[in-house]
Amino acid sequence: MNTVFIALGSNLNNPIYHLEKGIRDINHLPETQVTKRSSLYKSKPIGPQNQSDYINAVIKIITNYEPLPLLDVLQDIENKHHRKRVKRWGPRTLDLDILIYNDLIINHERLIVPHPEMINREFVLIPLKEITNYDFIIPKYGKLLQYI
Ligand code: ROI
Repeated sequence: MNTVFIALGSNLNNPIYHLEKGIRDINHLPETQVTKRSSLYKSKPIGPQNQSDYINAVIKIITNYEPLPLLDVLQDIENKHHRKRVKRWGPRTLDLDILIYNDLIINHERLIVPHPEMINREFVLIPLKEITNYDFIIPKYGKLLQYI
């Protein structure tokens, strides 16, 4: 089994519903289990400001999916939530980002892990802090706490 942290975000059409449903959908994937989940956090949009506030959360899962197949099934779940990729950094019904996958450093054209923006985003760092220990290490970047 592999340990993976995933960030969830939504700012359209009942964001809390989409996050809760997204977490359930992930927990129902074959050979996958959500083992920890953060609280739901409300945050101001990073990027374009002319959109609604976001609800964000981070979950920890164990899974047998390899990184790219995991990305595929997460994108399937996003699409089931009627996510339309209208514009970059625009509003979305459900965004699922792989943050950390074991201690792997991945630089693939479809997937960069650890997520390159995670250390700059409070809406990721704070929920991640909630579900990890005080000495948690982000692969490649080092101690989580130095970024908070
Ligand atoms: N801003 C916040 N607060 N939360 C997000 O999940 C989020 N996701 C994004 C952009 C548009 C960068 N801004 C965000 O993709």
